[in-house]
Amino acid sequence: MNAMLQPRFVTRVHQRARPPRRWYYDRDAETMPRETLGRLQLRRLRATVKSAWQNVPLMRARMEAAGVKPGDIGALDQVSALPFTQKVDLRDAYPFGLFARPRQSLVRLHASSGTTGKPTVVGYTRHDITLWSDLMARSLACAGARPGDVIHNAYGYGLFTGGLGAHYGAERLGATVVPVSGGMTERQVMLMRDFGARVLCATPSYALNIAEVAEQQGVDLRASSLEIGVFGAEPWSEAMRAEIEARLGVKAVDIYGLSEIMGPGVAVECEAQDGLHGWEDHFLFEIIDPESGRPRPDGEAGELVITTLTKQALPMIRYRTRDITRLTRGRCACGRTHLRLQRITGRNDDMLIIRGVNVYPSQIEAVLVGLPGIAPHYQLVVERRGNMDELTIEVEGDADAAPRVQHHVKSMIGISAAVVVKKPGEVPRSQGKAVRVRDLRPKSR
Ligand code: DLL
Repeated sequence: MNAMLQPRFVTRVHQRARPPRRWYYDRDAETMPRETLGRLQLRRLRATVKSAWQNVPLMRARMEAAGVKPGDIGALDQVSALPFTQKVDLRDAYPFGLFARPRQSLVRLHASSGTTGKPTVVGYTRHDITLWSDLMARSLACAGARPGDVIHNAYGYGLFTGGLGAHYGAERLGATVVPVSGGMTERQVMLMRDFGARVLCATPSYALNIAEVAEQQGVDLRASSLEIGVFGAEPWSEAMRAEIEARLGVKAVDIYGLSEIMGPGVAVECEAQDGLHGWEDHFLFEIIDPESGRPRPDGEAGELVITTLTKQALPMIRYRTRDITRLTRGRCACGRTHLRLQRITGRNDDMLIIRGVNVYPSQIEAVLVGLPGIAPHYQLVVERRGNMDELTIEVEGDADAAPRVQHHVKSMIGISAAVVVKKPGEVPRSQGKAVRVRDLRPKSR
């Protein structure tokens, strides 16, 4: 090993003078009084609605059909008069139909893989990229990252927004970013140790994959310089957080985002790990009843709807995320004034209904991760036998684990499931977003 990369050097890096514990990337914005924030949101909302009206024919037609004009929005709660935007609108407008700026003024395109047909395409002007980098730097700092840190970025690079989003944010923060992307996990373990990574950015399932490979290699990452994990892009549970924290020796922080709105950095937890601060100076958050579309008050669970307030290329008005969460606006110990989203419990479109019981994969995960003798790698297989949906949980663990898993899933979630215990390594490992569900039911349902 290169002498410069010996552990002694790594220790010295981490003993350097650090900014004080309470440190904000953008103190004025993050601690802005709520009243000022509200006024800023209204001004920006009006500008966004105007831009969508002037530049996106579909949005204008929808507003006209709903009988609203940009000038009608005189207060924030009047946002509920505006029509929703949905993922299917982006698909129908494929590739560039919802852009408010000419393609020539875009400096970047990303796309999220559609489960069927064409992907969802999103675009950014230079200003949008700067904004995203700033919000991602703010988010990383909120999670505990600091200028000068080595940030090991294992989010996938490419059309997925995770890799480049975290990358630009880390650079903007003044950190040293290692653009490793997903895969070649043994090498990742070596690089994290040798480069003295303090922060790991990855999906939570890939973080566990890294922990497992490190353990197999006899490497104790808990004894390394690693202190913080910034994990998101897929639902995960408190039980999963405890597992990752114990095995990697990190503080595991939840980060949320979606391509249609920007990418990662829409919301993130702070050191309090008590909900994710949604950056309200750039986004307007609402919760609605997914059935009726009507707004729900703070504290009630429902579908998250987001309106962008500053994006140029792809302004989104009342975008239905399908993600289920709750909003709270109480004071946070960290001093930030921005509202908090509770952990996303799942999506209202990947919710499984098994013989009448609504089940989120994250609920099953929470049961599995808490059981001794069970590895936190699993897949859920849903099949249709006769008229009945059958759920099979494939999991790795002790040979006699099946009845215990069955019993706990039944008693905690209320569904009967078959359990197949696989040998270590047989459940496919994630290198990005984990595929948790194999839905083998006929598509015509
Ligand atoms: O997953 C952006 C991202 C990258 C977020 C890296 C965080 C870290 P998409 O590929 O468009 O964008 O997928 C967005 O992923 O609507 C949620 O259903 C899910 N998701 C993202 N973050 C979380 C999270 C990125 N922290 C979709 N918890 C979203 C639960 C999450 N689900």
